[in-house]
Amino acid sequence: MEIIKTLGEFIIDRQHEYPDASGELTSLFSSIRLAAKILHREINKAGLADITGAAGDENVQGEQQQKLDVYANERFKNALAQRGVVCGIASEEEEQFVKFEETKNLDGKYVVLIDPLDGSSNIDVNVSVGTIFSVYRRVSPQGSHVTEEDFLQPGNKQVAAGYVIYGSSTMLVYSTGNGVNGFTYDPTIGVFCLSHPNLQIPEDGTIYSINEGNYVHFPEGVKKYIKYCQEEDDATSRPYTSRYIGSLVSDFHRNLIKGGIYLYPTSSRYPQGKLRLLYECNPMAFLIEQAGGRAIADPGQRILDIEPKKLHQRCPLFVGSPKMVDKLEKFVEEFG
Ligand code: AHM
Ligand code: MG
Repeated sequence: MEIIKTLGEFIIDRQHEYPDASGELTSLFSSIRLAAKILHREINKAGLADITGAAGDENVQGEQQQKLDVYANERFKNALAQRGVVCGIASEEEEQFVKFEETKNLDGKYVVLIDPLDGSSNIDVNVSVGTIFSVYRRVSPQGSHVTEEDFLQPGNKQVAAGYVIYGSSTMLVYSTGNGVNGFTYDPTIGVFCLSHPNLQIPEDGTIYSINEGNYVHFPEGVKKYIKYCQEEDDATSRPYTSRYIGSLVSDFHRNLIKGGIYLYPTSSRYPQGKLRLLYECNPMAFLIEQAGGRAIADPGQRILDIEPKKLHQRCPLFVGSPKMVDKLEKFVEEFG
């Protein structure tokens, strides 16, 4: 009979890799796992229940919030507050960071940054969405209130990062800095099972993912790279395949498994890029590097080395197979 390894067992097995592990990160993961299961349930019945569509509020970026965004935000916030290992969170859906003020939380070692439901405009049309999370050790003393500095750390300080993809099946993919592992949810028994051990992105790929509708607004180097992807050349398997779902987690997940590059450059519409450094770019950059890939904002500018200035800072993102990112980087270097 096939042996199934559950996420819980996997975490316990790996604890010896962290000499100072005291079970707190394990507890933090239990919170994320629980909230992910609840979200899985809600998203699967989203077409039935009256929870799709806009909730009426706008998020801090001025975009319409969907009802499930609000729900996901509350779920993850409550789950993370419950166990007392997290002293606060920052969420893409909230303007300010959230302090957890109970005594048990003040002693918590970690902060979590989260995009509770990324790509939520896709829910109404039954396309995959995701949750993205990022974990840091606080810099303020334990026992005190969490501060903004706890959240404004560069991505290279991440202790863990991951995402949940609510797709044709629900998966949790994460890294604690020792490779990337993927777990598929079996709803019949209610557990995440190890299905994608030690994920490595192919060194090169033939998929490019970008919202080409914005082509005229892109920098010259990106335009030239897109043309390069579309040219015919048997030796390099071009033209490449264009795949863009418009849901970062889904586009990233596909490219991680098959090899490819995801691009969200600056444009006249989004002069700083659209994606958020802390909630989207940093966790994805951490994962891709752990899987052997690259993530840059500009030529020579590693995403993980950017010093954040603001919670909701935006950032261009080029992420994927290392050889594809190298190539894109050359185009942007040459043509701007
Ligand atoms: P969101 O956090 O408001 O859902 O926006 C982020 C999403 C990403 O999932 C996706 O890659 C991108 O926005 C798509 O943007 P666009 O529609 O401009 O291509
Ligand atoms: Mg998002």
